[in-house]
Amino acid sequence: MSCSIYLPLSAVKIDDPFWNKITELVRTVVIPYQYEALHDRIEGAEKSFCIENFIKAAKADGSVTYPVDRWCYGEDDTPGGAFHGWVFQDSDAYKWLEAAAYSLCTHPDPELEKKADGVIDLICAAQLENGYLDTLYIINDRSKIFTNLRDYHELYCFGHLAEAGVAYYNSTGKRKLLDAAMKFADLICETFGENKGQKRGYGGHEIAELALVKLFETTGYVKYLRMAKFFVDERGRKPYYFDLEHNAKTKGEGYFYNQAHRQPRFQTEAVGHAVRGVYLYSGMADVAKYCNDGELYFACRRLWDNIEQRKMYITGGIGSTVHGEAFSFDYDLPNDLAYSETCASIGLIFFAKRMAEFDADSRYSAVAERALYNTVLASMAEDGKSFFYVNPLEVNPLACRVDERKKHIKAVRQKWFSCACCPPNLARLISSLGAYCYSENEDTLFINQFIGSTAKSALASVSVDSDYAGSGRVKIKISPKRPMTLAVRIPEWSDYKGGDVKDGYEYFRIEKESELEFDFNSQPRLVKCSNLVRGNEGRAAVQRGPFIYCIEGADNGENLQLLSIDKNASFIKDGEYLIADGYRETPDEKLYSLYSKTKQTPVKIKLLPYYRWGNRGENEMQVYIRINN
Ligand code: FUB
Ligand code: ZN
Repeated sequence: MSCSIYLPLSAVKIDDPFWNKITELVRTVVIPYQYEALHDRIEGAEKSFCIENFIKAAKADGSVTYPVDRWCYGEDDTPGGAFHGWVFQDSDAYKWLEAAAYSLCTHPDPELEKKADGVIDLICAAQLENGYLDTLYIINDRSKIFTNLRDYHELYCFGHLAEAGVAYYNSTGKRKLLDAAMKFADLICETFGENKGQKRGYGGHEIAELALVKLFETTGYVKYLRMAKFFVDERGRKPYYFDLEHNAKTKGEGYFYNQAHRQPRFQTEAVGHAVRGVYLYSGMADVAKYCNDGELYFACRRLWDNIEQRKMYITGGIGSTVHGEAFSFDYDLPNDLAYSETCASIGLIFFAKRMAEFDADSRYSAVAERALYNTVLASMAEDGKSFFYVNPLEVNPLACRVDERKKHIKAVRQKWFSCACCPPNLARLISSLGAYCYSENEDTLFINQFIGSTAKSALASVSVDSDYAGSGRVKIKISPKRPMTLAVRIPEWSDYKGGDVKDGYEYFRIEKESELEFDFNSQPRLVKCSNLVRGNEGRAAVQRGPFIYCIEGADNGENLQLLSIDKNASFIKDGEYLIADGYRETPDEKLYSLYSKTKQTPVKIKLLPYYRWGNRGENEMQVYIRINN
C-alpha cells in the first residue's frame, strides 16, 4: 500500500550550515544536560525523580505498599520510599535513551554509550521477572497493575521503552534494552486480547500502537503487529473498556480526550489530547500499512485533513486549548491562549512521515517542515539548557503572571519541568533528523526535507548542498545505480514552478551522474490566515522560507498590538532580523471615546524568526501583525 519508505538514520549524514549548530548543540549540550536533569542534578530546576524511581524499583520487593491514586506524587506529601513524580516519569529515561541511541548512530561516543548502558542496566534491574516494567506500580502497589489503563500510563511507558530498545539495538547492536522491551511486550500480548481471561483494554495515552509496530519491524514477530492492531481496533468499541474498568458510565463528553469515543477507523475529526491524538494516528497509519487496511488509511487521511486544514497554527503547533491539552473546534486557533505543546508538534511530524510514505504528496513534508522549523525549534533555548512546553503565538508576560487563563503560558523557557515530556522528545527528534529527509520506492528517490546531507540508498548516492534556511538555494548531486527517478519536493511557500510537477514534487529522470540546482527564492512574504479564525482579521504573519517570524518587545518596545506594517512593505534582511517600515499607534489612555482615526508614527519594525524568541528574558511577543492597507 505504501508508495515509499524513508531511508534510515544510518544511511544519511547531515552537513548543513543551518542545522549543524543545532544538531551539535543537541549532541554536545542537550543530551548531557538532560542526563543530569533525570538524575536531579540541575540546580534550580524542577525535580525529575526519574532515575531515583528506577533505583527504588530495582530495590523494591513488593512487601511495602503505597497508594496508587494520583497522577503526580510530590516530595512533600509522599513517603520517601514511594514513587515520586508524574505517573509517566519512566518515559523520560526511555526518550533520553532513544535520543542517545540516535546520537550514537551518527556520532559514536564511548562516554555517552557508557552512560546509556548504565541507565539500561538500571532499567533492567527494575524489571519484574514476568517482564512487567513500570516503576510506579513496582514500587507502590503491584496488586494494582493494569487496573487503570484510562488514567495511568503503563502502556505509554511501555511504548517509549520499546522505541528506545529498538533505537539502541539499531545503533549499537546491543540487545539488552530491546530484550527488556520484548519481555514486557510478551506480557502485554498475554494480558490483552480477545481470548478468555484477557483484558480487552487499550492505553489511555497512546503510543504502544506505533511502538509495537517498531518491535514487529525489528524482530519480525507478527504477534506485535497483531497487538498493535488490537489496540487500534478495540479503542472506542462499546461497551467502553474505560467504563468497565472504572465501573462507571462515560462522562458527558465521552472519551474524546483519549480518542476513545469511537473506533479510530470511523473517526473523522481530530479531538481530545493532541499528543495522544497524533501518536494514535501514527500508530493507525503503521497498522494500515502493514495490514493493508484501506479503511484505516482513509481514517488517517480524514484526520490529517482536519488537522492540516482546520486545526494547525501557522507555526505547526497543534492543540489550541489548555483544557485537556487538546484540539479545539475547527478554526479555533487563539494566539495568546494556545497550548501548542512541543510533543504535539513532534507527534505531528511522526504522523506526517507515515502519511508521506503512503502518498507522494508534498503536503505532509510541508507540515513537518512547518512544525520543525518553528514550534519544535522554538521549544529549545539557544544554549540548549531550557525549554518551552507550551508554544504560544502571542505573549504578554504580565498576563502570564496574573491571568489564570494564561497560567500555562511561560514567557521564558524553563530549566526542566516536573512533567518533562517535551525536552527529551525534542532531543530524540533532532538527533534523528536524518531519518526525515529521504524516502524511496523501487524506482523513485524522494527528497522531502532540504537538510544538507549525503545519503546512500538502494537507487543512488545523493548529496544535498543546502542553503535552504538562508537564500533558499539547493544543489543536488546524484549518482544513480541504474536509471531512476528523482522527486524533489517544491516548498509550499516558494514561487518556484518546475517542469514535470505532480502533487508538489518535481520529477526528473536520472540516467547518469547529474547535478540539479533549485532556487526556491526565500524572499519574505506576508501570509494571511483564514478569516474564519477569529482574532487574526486585519493581521498577517511574515514568513521567509520555512521560518515564521515574530516581533518582540526587546526590539520593538512594549504594546506590540500598536504596531502595524504596510501591506506592500519591503523587508530588509539584517543578520537574523528582517526590518520593515511600519507604524506605531499612539496609545489611547482613555478607555472609550468617539471613533476617530488614531494617530500613528512611522517606525522601523524588527522581526526575528519565531524559533529564536524568548532568549532575552521576559518579553512581549507576537506572530500576527496588523496590516496597514
Ligand atoms: O501524559 C504524558 C504526557 O504528559 C503527555 O503527552 C503530555 O501532554 C503531558 O500531559
Ligand atoms: Zn510534551
